[in-house]
Amino acid sequence: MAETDELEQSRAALRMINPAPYNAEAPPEALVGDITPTDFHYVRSNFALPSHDGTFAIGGAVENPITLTLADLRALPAVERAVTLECAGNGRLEMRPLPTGEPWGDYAVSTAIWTGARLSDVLALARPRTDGVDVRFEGADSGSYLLHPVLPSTDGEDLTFVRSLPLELAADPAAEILIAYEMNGEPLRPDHGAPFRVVVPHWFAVASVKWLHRIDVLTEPYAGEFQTGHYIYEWPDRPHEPVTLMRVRARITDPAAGSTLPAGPRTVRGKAWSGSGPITNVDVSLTGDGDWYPAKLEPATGPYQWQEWTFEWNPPHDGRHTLRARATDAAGNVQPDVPPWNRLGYGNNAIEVIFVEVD
Ligand SMILES: Nc1nc2c(c(=O)[nH]1)N[C@H]1C(S)=C(S)[C@@H](COP(=O)(O)O)O[C@H]1N2
Ligand SMILES: [Mo]
Repeated sequence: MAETDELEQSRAALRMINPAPYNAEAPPEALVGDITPTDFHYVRSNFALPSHDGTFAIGGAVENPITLTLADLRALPAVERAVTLECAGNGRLEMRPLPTGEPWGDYAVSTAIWTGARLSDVLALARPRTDGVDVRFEGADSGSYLLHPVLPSTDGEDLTFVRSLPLELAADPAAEILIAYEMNGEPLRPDHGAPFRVVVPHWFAVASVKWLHRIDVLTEPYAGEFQTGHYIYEWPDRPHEPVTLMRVRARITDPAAGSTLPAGPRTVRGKAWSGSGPITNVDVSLTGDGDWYPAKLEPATGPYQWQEWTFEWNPPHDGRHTLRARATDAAGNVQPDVPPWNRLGYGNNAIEVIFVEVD
């Protein structure tokens, strides 16, 4: 009973979009500070909360198959990193035609401080064989997975949540992929993958497997529903591609979309992030004319988290005004005006358009 209350409590501030499996967007407050309080961090789960026996095994193409516990993880050097996690489906609701999938608005993104062991250190304990190419991560969660959830007659397929990463990346200490056991200084909560989960910086959060239960080194690239079925960009006019790094994106966090503001100068604020390099520029537009002005961009507080930007704005008259913010990253990626449409609705990083009333 106490557990149920705790779970309900941990979900109280979120905007639920699906009760089972539980999926919920962050409230706007999640994007205000540098770090999102755990109560405000979005939740995305493909299955019901699993039970977990507190261990995970490492096997497959390794010299030394082992089983580890939380205590074993804690015995390894601890790394603490702020990491922005964004669901690949974030922004799906703005795509036209509307793609299939969870109806995410724009708040399936948050930044928490994750503490854990480096995946590279953990893998080294098991000594991957030289013929290993891929690493498969299995969550403890499984269930019936409906490929077409709206058709009541379709039977679900029985699946477990599994994702993979190339061994070269997984074993690279510089990638700082974590097996995290703490979030914002507390043990992981059930919704975020207790007792431990993978956290892959820069990647869309689907790579960050929660409730980690098994790791296997494979000698062939992994294929499975959450790797090669879903989480694929099914472009209408070019070859399909896997969902990997987060795409460059800015959000306006203040003023709130649709709000009424008093006349006079004010600071417009927001966040910007990208998986393919730090943000180099955020530009703001005040009309639909293609007038872009540089915002003041703060350097990132850490290598894996969003950056803050501000823009001093003096609305020239009362009435309705439009605001847009457009981010560019160090790899030269710039946000598009129109969502890059794909059948499953991933990676919408189109420039946000809001309006406010000045009165
Ligand atoms: N085991 C497991 N891990 C998972 C998922 C899942 O359904 N099962 N969902 C993934 C997806 S799609 C996202 S966006 C993130 C969400 O992490 P969060 O709930 O901590 O925000 O977890 C990822 N890890
Ligand atoms: Mo996701």
